[in-house]
Amino acid sequence: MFQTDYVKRVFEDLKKRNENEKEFLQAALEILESLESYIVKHPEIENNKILERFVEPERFLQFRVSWVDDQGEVQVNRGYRVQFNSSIGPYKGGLRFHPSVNASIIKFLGLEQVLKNSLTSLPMGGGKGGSDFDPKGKSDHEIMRFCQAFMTELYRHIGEDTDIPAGDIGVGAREIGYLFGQYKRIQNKTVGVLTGKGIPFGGSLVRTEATGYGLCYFTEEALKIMKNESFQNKTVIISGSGNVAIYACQKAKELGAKVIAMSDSNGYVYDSNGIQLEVVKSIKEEKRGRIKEYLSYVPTAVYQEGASGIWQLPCDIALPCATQNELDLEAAKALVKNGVIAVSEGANMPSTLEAAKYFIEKKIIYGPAKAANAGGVATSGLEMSQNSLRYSWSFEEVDQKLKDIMVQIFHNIYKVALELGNPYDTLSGANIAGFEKVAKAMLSLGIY
Ligand code: NDP
Ligand code: 2IT
Repeated sequence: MFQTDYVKRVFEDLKKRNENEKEFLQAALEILESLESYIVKHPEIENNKILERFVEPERFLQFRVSWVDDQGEVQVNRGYRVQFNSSIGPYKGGLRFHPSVNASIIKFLGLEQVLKNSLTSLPMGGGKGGSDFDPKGKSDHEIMRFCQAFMTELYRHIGEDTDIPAGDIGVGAREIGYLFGQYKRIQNKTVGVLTGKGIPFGGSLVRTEATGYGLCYFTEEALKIMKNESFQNKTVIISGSGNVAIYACQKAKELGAKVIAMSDSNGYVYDSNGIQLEVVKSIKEEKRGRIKEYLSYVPTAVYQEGASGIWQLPCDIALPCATQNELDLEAAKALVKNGVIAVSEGANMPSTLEAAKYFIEKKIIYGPAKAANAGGVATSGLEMSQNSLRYSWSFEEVDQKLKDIMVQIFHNIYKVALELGNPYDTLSGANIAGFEKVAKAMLSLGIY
C-alpha cells in the first residue's frame, strides 16, 4: 500500500489516534498514498513533519445545540466545526445538517476542503462543520429556531477574516439566511461571514448554480483534452436531486447532453426521453418532496426503490452528486462494462477508493471531487471578494470567472498527472497540485 516508511508511519499513527473514524481515515489514505511520489522528491516535508501537521486539524470544535420544537419539546443536537488548515487563507467550507453527521464525516470533509480550496487558486484555508440535526419533516419555524441556536454558539468561532461557513447537504439558501440573520443580530454588524447568502443581502449571483455548473465546465474541458469529446449527444446519469445535482443537470443539458436518471436517498427515476428538470426543481426546491413524485408528472418514467441501482443504467457520463461512498467497486465495474467514458464527482468522496482506482486503471476520464466540485467554494471565494469590495458583479462576470477557474483546475491537475506518467491519474494530480501550495505555505509560516 505504501512505498515509503515516512508516509506509512504517518498513516499508522493517524489510525491509532482516530481508530473509529472510517471516513476520515479513508480520505487521509487516499491523499497520503498519492503524495508519496512528491514527498520522496521533497525531503523538507519529512524534515519539518509537514504531513503529521497536515493531517491534524488546527482546531476541532464540538458543541451542544438545544432548541424547542413545534410541540414545545426541548431537542438536543450536536454541532461541529473543524478549522483544519489556515496556511493559505481563512478557514472556508460548508455546513452539513444530516443525521449521519459525526466527527469522522466532518473531518474527512475538512481535510478534502483544504486541498480543494488550494486548487481553486483563491486564498482560502479549509474548514467544515455541521450537525446531526435532520431537517427532513421539520417546519420552517423549527428550521429557523435550530439555525438560531446553532449560530448562537458558532458565532464566537467564526468571522469574515477567520472562518467563513457556507452550505452543504441540508443547508441551502433558507438555512444560510437564518444563520446570517442570527450572526448579524448577535454581532451588530453586517459582514461577509457566510457565503451562499440571498442576493438581496450580499449573496453572489451564480453561487446557487456554481457547484453543478462548475462540475460540467471541468468535465467538458477534460472530455475535450483527454478524448476530443464533449457533452454533445451524450447520455448522462446524475445521482442525487439536491443543489449540486439540479444545476449539473441544467448545465449538462445546455451543453447538449440527455440526462436520463436522477435519484434521492430512497430511489431513482429513469426517463428515457430525458429528465424534465422543471419537474425535479418543483418537487425538490418548492415542495421539498421525494424524487418518486416525478411519476405523477411524467407517468412514462420508471421509479426504482434503492439509490445504488442507478449505476447499473448504461450511460456515457456519470455524475455522482449525492453523498460519500455512494459508488463502490461493483457500481464502477457496471459503469465501465456499459461503456462509460467519464465519471466526474459533484459530491465529496462519492467513489470508494477501490472504485476510483478502477476508473483510473480502465482509462476512464475521472474527475476527483476536490477538483471537479470546487466550483461551489470558488464562487464562495468570489462572493467574499464582492463583499469586501462592497460591490457585486453580473451573472455573466461571475459565470465567466467560474468557468476560467474550472478550466484552470483541470489543466493544473492534468499537468501533474502527465508528469507522473499516467494522464488518467487525475486523483494523484489533484492531491499533489493541491498539497504543494499548502506545504509551501506551512514551511514558510514557521512551526505551528
Ligand atoms: P442537498 O442537500 O441539496 O442534496 C443532497 C442530495 O443527495 C439529495 O438528493 C439527497 O437525497 C441525496 N443524499 C444525501 N444523503 C444521501 C444518502 N446517504 N444516500 C443517497 N442519497 C443521499 O446537498 P448538495 O446538493 O448541496 O450536496 C450534494 C453533495 O455535493 C454532497 O456530497 C456535498 O458535500 C457536495 N458538495 C456540495 C457543494 C455545494 O455547494 N452545495 C459544493 C461541493 C460539494 P435525500 O433528499 O433523500 O436525502
Ligand atoms: O464541499 C464544498 O466545497 C462545499 N460544500 C462548499 C463550501 C463553500 O464554502 O462554499
